[in-house]
Amino acid sequence: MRLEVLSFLLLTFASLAQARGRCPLGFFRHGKSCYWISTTVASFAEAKTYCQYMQSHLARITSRYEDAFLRGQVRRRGKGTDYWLGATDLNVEGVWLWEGNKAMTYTNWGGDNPNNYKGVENCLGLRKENNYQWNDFQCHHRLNFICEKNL
Ligand SMILES: [Ca+2]
Ligand SMILES: [Ca+2]
Repeated sequence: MRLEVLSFLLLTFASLAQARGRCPLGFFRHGKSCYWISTTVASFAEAKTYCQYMQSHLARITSRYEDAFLRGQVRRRGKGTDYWLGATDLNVEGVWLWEGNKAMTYTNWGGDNPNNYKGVENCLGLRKENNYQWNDFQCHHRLNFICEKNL
């Protein structure tokens, strides 16, 4: 099947599911959100665009419940190592904001992170090596990623 046709069908199914207050095809539900875990890797910017294409955004973790849930999901379903979430400190070094300039009210940094290693780590992800706690990565690194869509 051609990619355009497949995309059209996926978006159509997504719209239908959304209309009924259910998660789009391929997304799974938790609370008032639907999540999707990538099976491929991408830079932070590519991952962000990919989520937008699916009418979602890179995941925003705003509570320890959501955090525990997603860490469990990447352990169970995840095919990758590390996973992008939707926050950066690109505007002001050390000031982390979720996409849409939303303040970070909950954090779960692993080890000594965010350590801004070599002065160039500005994008947020879950790091397997740190038991999927948070790490600041270089934005051009290629990681798996998690998209989230609010119901
Ligand atoms: Ca940084
Ligand atoms: Ca780091």
